[in-house]
Amino acid sequence: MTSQLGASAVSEHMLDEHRPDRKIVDAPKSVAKEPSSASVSHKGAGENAATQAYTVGSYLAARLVQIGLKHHFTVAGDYTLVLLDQLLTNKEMTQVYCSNELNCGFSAEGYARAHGVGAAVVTFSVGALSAFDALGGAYAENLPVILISGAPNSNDRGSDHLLHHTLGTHDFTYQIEMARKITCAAVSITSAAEAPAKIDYAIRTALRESKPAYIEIACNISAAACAAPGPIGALIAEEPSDADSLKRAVTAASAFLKGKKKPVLLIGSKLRAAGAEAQAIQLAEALGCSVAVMAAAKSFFPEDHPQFVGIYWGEISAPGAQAIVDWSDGIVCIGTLFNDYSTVGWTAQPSGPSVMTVDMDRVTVDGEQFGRVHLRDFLSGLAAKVEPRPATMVEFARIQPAKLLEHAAAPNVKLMRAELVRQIRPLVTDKTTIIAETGDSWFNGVDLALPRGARFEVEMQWGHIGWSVPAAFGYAVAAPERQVIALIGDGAFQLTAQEVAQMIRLELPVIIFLMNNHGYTIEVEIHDGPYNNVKNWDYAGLMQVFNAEDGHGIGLKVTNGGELAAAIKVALGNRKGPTLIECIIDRDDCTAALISWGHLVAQANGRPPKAA
Ligand code: TPU
Ligand code: MG
Repeated sequence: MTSQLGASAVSEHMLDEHRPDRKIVDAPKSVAKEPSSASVSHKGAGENAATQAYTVGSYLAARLVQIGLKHHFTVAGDYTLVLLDQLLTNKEMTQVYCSNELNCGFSAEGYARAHGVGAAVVTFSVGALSAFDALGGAYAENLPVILISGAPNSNDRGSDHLLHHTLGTHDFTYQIEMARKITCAAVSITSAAEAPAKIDYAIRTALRESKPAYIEIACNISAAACAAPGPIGALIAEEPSDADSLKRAVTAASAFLKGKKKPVLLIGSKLRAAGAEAQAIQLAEALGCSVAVMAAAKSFFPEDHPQFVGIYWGEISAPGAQAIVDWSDGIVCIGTLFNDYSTVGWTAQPSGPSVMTVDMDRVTVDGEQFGRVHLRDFLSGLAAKVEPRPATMVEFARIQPAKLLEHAAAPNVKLMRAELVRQIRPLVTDKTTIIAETGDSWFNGVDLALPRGARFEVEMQWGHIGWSVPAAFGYAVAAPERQVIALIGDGAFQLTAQEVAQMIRLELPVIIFLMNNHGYTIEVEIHDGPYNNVKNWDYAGLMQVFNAEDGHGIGLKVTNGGELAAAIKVALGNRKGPTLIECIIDRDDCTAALISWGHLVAQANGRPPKAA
């Protein structure tokens, strides 16, 4: 049971290997930490696992620490109070409090984006059903978030007792039934004896599949004695690729590429979930071809790489990128996810014999499928086999439009969106993570050029407005060494605003650019009506409310470029809390990309039913 390194160090190391995103967050810490294993080895489920008495709750805590968690997010409730006490006994994990359970779920989701995995603890039904929305998001976005719910006392199951926080019937199973639809593993624990196996199964499945899992624990079981956790290896071991299938996939793929004149790589959002970012660079460099990136995968391939040709998003692609992809006769789709938004209303979905698809665990090429092939293994296997194919780079150099010169607006001219983006650009460094909310913020964010090391987060598949506030909070908790910059619209902000108070509580220096265009402009561009008008708030003024007597948040309202520049200076100087910069712009001052995209999405939404 004794390990050379502490349990946490071992788990960090093993997960880091597969998760480049974790490496960015954790590398400096793990480097400093590994030689001095003493700081971690005698806590959690390390060396003294056998001597320490465990309960179901402390077992869960130990497992969460072993997979690398340093925090879990929660809103307390009577079904979870004892469990929360048990989690607190593990000093390697800090409990972080949220304002509501939707935000709690999204905070864990944001944490998972920075850290590879996240956890939220909520009470039965009134809490869990709110958190389910965020859990659905984690499923759609391929993030392993463990949702833990307190649940009724085991003695009340199958009895004639009616309980609070339930539907007022004798059925308490509806919650896990719902959870099954939006997780890769859902377990209900009503006895201590079954807890270790069920907890391990849920966590293992979430990590392996990069999807959320659900663990429900009866409130009278959390403090019950249970077995000590075994070695962590059993939990995080990954099923290796099937050697034969991998070999055949690589052979078929290199034959496919040989037959094409203009191969190109198209990177999608599942690349990160597969932990294969480094291998994508390897393949790109072996081929020497153009690499286009889908918007939801922005930052998963370095934008300063000479082969990066821009974001591919159909008609609203970066200049040149659409032509390079659309003209290619060999598009290698790597971890791509095509939906109505990302294909701009089904107008930009590569298909047919020119396409080869590499999914997280499967390769499809020339009508043949190869299963149990890990994306990572495939990309590095293929990289070792291919010859340079630079035709698309030659083509890109020819068609690349001259870079537009951009001029600053005079400081006293009414603030416009373009000026806002111009001023945000220089803030983006290798330590920056941009969190771009659904809305015109997507398109503003996609426009930002990223230096090596900068990260970019969007929730493009689930698309829940308001996600960015708690996700930025969770991300900043996980990665305090990074500068988190959130771009968010007024409409979206109103859904989850209260989580800014938690940023104030933990003194996280997140910078929020709130685009106040007095409405749901993204919706206006799809289909307008009175429902797209938003009741105005004094957004900057809110910060004072959230600060109350002890906070250090700053709220600033800006109406021109000069005020914006001054506000940014203040934000950069405020290291003791978040700074919200409310940017007042016109209702119809949006990106050209949003206008085209909105028009095409409206067309796709409006397709008439097919005749019977
Ligand atoms: O586009 P912009 O900058 O005005 O953004 P803002 O003000 O945040 O407006 C966003 C408008 C919006 C809505 C209402 N975008 N999508 N929706 C639909 C929607 C409704 N409810 C949830 C939870 N998510 C959604 N995407
Ligand atoms: Mg708006």
